[in-house]
Amino acid sequence: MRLLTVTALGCTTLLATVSACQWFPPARSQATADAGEPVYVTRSGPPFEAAPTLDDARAFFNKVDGDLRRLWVARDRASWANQTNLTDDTDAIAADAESATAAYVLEAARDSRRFDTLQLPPDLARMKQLLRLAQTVPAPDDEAARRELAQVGASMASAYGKARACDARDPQNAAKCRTIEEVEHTLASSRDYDVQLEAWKSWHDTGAATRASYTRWVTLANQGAHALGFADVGELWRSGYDMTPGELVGEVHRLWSEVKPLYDELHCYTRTRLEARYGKEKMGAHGRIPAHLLGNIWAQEWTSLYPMLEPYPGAGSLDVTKRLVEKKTSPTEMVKYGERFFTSLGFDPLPSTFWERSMFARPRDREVVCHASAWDVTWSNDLRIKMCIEPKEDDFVTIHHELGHNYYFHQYFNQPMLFQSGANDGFHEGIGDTLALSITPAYLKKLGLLGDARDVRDASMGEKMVINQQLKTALQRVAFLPFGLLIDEWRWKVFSGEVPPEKMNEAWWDLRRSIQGVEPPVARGEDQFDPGAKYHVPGATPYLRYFLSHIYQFQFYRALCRAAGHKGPLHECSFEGSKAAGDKLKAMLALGASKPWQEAMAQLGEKGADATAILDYFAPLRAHLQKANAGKSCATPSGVR
Ligand code: X8Z
Ligand code: ZN
Repeated sequence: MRLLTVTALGCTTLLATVSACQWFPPARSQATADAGEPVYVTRSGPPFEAAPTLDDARAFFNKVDGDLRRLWVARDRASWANQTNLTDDTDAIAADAESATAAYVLEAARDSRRFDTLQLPPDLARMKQLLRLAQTVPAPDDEAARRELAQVGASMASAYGKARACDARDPQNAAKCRTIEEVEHTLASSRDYDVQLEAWKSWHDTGAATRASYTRWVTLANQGAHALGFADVGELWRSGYDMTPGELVGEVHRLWSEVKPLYDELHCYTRTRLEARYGKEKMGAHGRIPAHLLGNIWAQEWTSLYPMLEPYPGAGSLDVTKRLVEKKTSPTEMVKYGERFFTSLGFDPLPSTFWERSMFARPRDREVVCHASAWDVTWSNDLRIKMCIEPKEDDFVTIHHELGHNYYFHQYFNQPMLFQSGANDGFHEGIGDTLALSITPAYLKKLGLLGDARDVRDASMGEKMVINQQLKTALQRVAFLPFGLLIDEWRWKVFSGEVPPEKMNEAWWDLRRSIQGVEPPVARGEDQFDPGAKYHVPGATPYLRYFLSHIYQFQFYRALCRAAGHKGPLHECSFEGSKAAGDKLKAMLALGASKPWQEAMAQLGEKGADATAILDYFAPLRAHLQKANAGKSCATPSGVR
C-alpha cells in the first residue's frame, strides 16, 4: 500500500498553508498512477491534489483581493507616514510593511500557477498576469534578503528626501547647505555659468551617498525577479505592457525614432541661443549642451530658459509665475485651480479628506520627501497629494499632473485591487498632463492668471504668439522625451549586468550624451553616482512610464478634443469645460487595469501608441525651428543634422 501524503482539495488559503497547497499538472503526477487506483505519491515526490476548478480560481482571486487590500493599505499608510515624516522609525515601519507585501505577492503569484492549465475567464486571467507584476521591487525567497532589500530601499529613498546640497569647499557648514527647491530655483533663475555650475554640482554630488546601497539593492531585487521567473528586474518592468518585453523595446525605439527629429531641431535651436549667451568656449566643441545650462537639475525640461529663447519677444508672453507671485497665491489656492479644471469637465470635487490630509508645503519641523506624488492611501477614495508647492508655473502644471493621478484613483476605486491601476503606468502619468495641454491663454485669463499679456485672442491668436507658446510647451514636453527614455535604458543595463557596478556612472553619462545630447560640465568619475541624484532611482520608480505618457498625452488630448467637437489644427484646441470630453475620459479611467491598454486606447478612438499626435501638435513650431536652424550644422546626439 502506497501512502497518500497530500490530498488537500479546493485549497484557497495562502501563506500559512501554501506549502501544503502546491499543485502539479495532472500529466506529471498521473504518469505514475495505475489505472483505476487512487494516486499516491511518496513524501519525497511531488505533492498532489485534484486539479483545481474555475470555482477554485475565483475563490483564490477573491481571497487575494482581500489580502491585498489589507497589505497594501497597511503598506501605504506606513509609506505616507514615512514620506511625510522621515525618521529612523518610520523608515523601519515602511520597510517592514513593504517586506510583508512583497513576501505575500511572491507566494500568491507562485500559488496562482496552480491554475496554469485552466482556461481562465478573461478577468481572472488578467488578475493572474497582474499579480506576478504587482511588486515593482520583487521579493527574494530568503527572508533575511527580503528584509535587507526593503531596508536598503527605504534608507535610499529616505536619504534622497533628507539630502542637502552643500558647498563643496565648506561641506560641514550647514548654513551653506540648500534644499532641492533652492537648487532648483538657482538653476531656473541664474544665467551665471559658475553659479549654475556650483548649484548643479552640489546637487549631483549628493548621489554618491547611495552608490554602494544601490549596488546591493540591485543584487537583492534581481533575486526577487528570479524567484518570480524573470531574468532580472528590468525584464519584470518591461513585462507590464500587454506585449512581450522585446516588443515593448521595439515599440519604444520606434516612437523615439519618430519624435527624435523634432527633438533634434529643438536641441539645435537651444544650443545656438545658449552659445550666443555663453560663448563658444564655454559650450565646447562636441555639439552637446553643458548639462547645467538648461535651467533644471537634470536638464529634463527646459522651460525656465523660455525668456532667453522666446522666438518673438513680447508676442503674448505668458508669465504665469509672475502673476501667481503677485497674487500671493497660496498652495491651497494653486490646488484649487487644478481641481477647477477637472470639475469643469464634470468630475466630482475632491473629497473633504483630500484637503485635510494632503501635504502642500515643505514642513519646517521635519524631513519629508518633497518630490510630488499622488495617493489613495486606503484604496477607497482617500485621495491626497504630497508636494512642496511654490507659486510658480512649473508647480501649477505639476498640480494638474498629480490631480490626474487622483482622478484616476477616484474613477476606479471600486475595481478589484489588482485592477486599481492605470491601463499601463504611462496612462497614469499622462492624464493630468493631457488637461494641462488645454491651459490656453483664454483659460488663464478666466482664472485671472494672465498678467500683462498683450494680444490674447485664443484660437485666432497671432502666428507669433502660437510659436511662442508652442516653444514653451516644447521646452517642457519635447525636451523631456530623451530623458524619459534614458533612465530606464540605464537601469535595464544595470539590472541585466551589462553595466557592472564599477561602470555605473560612465554608462549613465554615455546615455545622457548619446540620447539627450548633454555633456557633464565637469568630469564625473566612479566615485560619484549621478543617477542617485534623481528621485526615481533611489525611489525605485520605473521611468519609462514618463516617456510613454509624453506620447500618449497628445493622443488623449486629440481624442478629448474630438469628443469636445474641436475642428481645426490640434494645437488650437481646448476641451476645458466640455462634459462630452469629461465623459469620454471618465469612462476610460474607470477601466483601471481591467483591460489591456490597447483596448483603453481604442475606447478613446486611438490606435496603439502613435507619435502622429505629438508631431501634429507641434507642426507649426517644427516648421519655425527648421527655418531658424537652416544652415546651422548642429551636431545632434546621433551625429550631424
Ligand atoms: O515624478 C514626476 C511626477 C510624479 S509621478 C512629479 N514626474 C517626472 C519627474 O519629475 O521626473 C513628472 C514628469 C517626470
Ligand atoms: Zn506622476
